[in-house]
Amino acid sequence: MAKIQSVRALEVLDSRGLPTVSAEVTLADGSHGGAAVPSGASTGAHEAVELRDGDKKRYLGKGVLQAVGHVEGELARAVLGLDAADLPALDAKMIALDGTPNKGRLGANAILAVSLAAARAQAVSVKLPLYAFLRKAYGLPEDRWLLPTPMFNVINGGKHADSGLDVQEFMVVPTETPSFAEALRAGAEVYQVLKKALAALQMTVAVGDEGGFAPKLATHAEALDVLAKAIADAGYAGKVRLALDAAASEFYHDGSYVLEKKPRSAAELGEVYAAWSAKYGFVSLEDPLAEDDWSGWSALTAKLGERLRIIGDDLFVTNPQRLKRGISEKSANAILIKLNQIGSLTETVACVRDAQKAGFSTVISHRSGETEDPFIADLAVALNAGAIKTGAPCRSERLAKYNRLRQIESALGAKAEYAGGAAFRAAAAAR
Ligand code: 2PG
Ligand code: MG
Repeated sequence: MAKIQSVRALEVLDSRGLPTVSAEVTLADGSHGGAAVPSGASTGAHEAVELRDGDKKRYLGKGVLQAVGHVEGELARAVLGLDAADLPALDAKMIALDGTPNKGRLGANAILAVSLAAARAQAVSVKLPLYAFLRKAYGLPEDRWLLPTPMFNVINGGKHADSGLDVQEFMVVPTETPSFAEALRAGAEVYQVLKKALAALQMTVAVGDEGGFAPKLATHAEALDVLAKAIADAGYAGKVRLALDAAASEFYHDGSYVLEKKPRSAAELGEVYAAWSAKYGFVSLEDPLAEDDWSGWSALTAKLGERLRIIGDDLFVTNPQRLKRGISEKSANAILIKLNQIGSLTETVACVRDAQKAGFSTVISHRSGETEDPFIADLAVALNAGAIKTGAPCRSERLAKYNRLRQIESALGAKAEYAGGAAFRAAAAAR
């Protein structure tokens, strides 16, 4: 048993150049692990609290020195001497110390940084790769090792770019490749073909926050057309499918959804999605409606849920309570999982397990503000999540995760199984 000997933290910068928290944990046997926390832009109203200093003289108010202080102060004092092998106990202690329902006192960014760094340090101590250690630490079966299907966000809109598109993410999803390596290749080839196609249309090929292009296209159908053509031209028709993250809370104003400048009801927006889905064959639709439109979600899932995955991100915010409601009301059939929405590793794992038991598909996700830390790649394999969303095959903070998955696939050898299209089918939920 290796006890926690020291906990340090730093204010570092994320991929947008804004401050975030990194932490380092050292154990009594000398094992050492570090982690850095990501940060969203289209954040859900019900997420755990990301503590920011609010001092306008530093980083325009976005500094995280208080959170860093909490890591090195209260949190460090609470966890020093604890056994890092018992991650649930470690997280429970930090959550109790915070004492709020949303980690608002010490900050989810502070707590999560320690939670992840401790896991890394313990994996080093027991000489296991992180994905294998996480399996063991949470008592999960070691029968299958699923490499997640990547969802590459190749056109950025909404809050992630100035493309003018209301829908935040247009994704390409290699469902029919034999391996993760070939999925990455497919995503990268489609991305390069798309770049040429956009340039030929005199569109900018500068990229948005998640590495996708941000062309000023007049309509969403135009974006979907150019994307479908890029898939076909790259030779992947039928093998690479489309998916959207509408992030609809961002275009929900005064009781209606304003898509392409026209206000619509949830049912009318549902008709738009149904038509797009029929034409372009989506595998999934994330946050098609706003984060508190529970009745709209149930109606949409009843309408489209047989054909595709309806994924709750801002709706569920990786929160087991909100997921529970969604399961009982059939609000969706899949959940997006973000560590920093809930703020600890143990709660994240519990949420994934609850979703899987209910037959929901699970997608492990990055944030639009990321770091070079590839923790979620290991997490996706550890939990047999089935799918991962971590941006375009462009920008190193995104590739850090995809490249880590290549390493894991290679290390697992014949034991590695690529999830592919099964991740988006009912009851496939990976177990
Ligand atoms: C999302 C995420 C990640 P953000 O909405 O799914 O793509 O964006 O991190 O800005 O919330
Ligand atoms: Mg989302």
